[in-house]
Amino acid sequence: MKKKTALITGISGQDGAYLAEFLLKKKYKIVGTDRRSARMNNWRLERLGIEKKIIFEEMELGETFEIERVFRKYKFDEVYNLAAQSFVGSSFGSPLNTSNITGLGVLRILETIRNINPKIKFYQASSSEMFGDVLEKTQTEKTPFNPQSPYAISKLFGHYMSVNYRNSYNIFTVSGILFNHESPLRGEEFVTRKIVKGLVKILNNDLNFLELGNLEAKRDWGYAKEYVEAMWKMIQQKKPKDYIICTGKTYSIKEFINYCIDHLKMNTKWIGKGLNTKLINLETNKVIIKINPKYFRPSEVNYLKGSFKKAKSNLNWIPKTSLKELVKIMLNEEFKYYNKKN
Ligand code: NAP
Ligand code: G4F
Repeated sequence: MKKKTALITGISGQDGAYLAEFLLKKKYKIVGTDRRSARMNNWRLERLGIEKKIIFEEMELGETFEIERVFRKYKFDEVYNLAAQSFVGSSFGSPLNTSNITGLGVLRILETIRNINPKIKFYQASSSEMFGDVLEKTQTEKTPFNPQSPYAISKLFGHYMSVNYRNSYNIFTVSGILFNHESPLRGEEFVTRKIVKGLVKILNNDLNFLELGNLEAKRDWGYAKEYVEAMWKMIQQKKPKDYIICTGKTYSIKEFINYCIDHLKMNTKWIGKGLNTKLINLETNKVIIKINPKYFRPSEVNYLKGSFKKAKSNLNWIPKTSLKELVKIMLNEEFKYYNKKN
């Protein structure tokens, strides 16, 4: 059978690395694109030991010319669009750049597919952030969207463009509406990795305390390595459809911290309320976590919890890793790489 060729945009990111690893096992030829700035920053692919198995091309999502050049150079069977300005917090400070990359970037790729080879199958990385200030307690593919940030609005634009190119031009496009997914390869700006890394540093006397924002927000957190398989499964279906990928469980940031503390067997106590909430290490009597209002967002998504029912029945996909297990995986690998560095 002919080897399939896949393009992964955002290959240097968390999902790009796991998806590349997954597709390599399926014997795909992989072209991975990054921006010039990311060229020296392939630590995730190096950690997975796959950086030499990927063909790299530069493709800034703001530049139609670069996108067309890459699409003319290779004959892609599948395109996974994972590249984005993906940090919700930063999108408030750079709404124009976020709209251009996270939103219009999707349209640039879809137009290129329509003009160069409409037979290419396209995956769009949509997001549970699109549900925003949620209009239903458990979000399904039918729940109306209610975005709360420039990031979520840009994702919604990309999502609807993907749906529109399917309906208008019969292009095989699918959007995975993925809920938060974490791993040891998660960027350090996101809250789970920030907490895990911060606690490891505190235990090694490398940091006195960690500053966080809203501890009451709740997220439906899964394991990224499992979620990339769902992306591939969506593209292998006979009919293109959109799917939610999630765990169906939700926990607050505070609960995530408590799981970490339990795993580390630390003796701690929460004191205070609201902005004065603090976590004290009872062995040293020192504050190890406190609130800094600068990490609060102008408009917050307080609660997310999805249903993976459609993915289960059509894709035979279910989440396998509990939050407790995910915390263990993240902490163990954080210690491993911390000890290697020091
Ligand atoms: P990530 O680690 O932040 O990776 C994003 C990737 O996009 C990086 O490779 C980044 O390159 C690249 N990128 C940023 N700006 C670019 C530009 N102007 N041109 C080309 N590439 C650019 O994100 P992730 O967690 O892997 O998520 C993958 C995708 O899924 C993103 O679209 C994200 O919005 C979406 N998503 C993620 C989650 C989640 O929980 N992880 C949930 C739902 C949806 P640099 O290395 O140069 O920054
Ligand atoms: O880890 P976060 O930054 O992820 P967020 O905003 O949920 O977005 C992630 O998941 C989306 C899917 O739902 C993706 F589309 C998106 O690309 C990204 O991967 O923040 C999670 C929660 C927020 O409520 C935030 O306010 O944690 C809260 N939080 C509290 N303190 C903090 C902090 N978030 C960060 N990043 N840093 C803090 O210090």
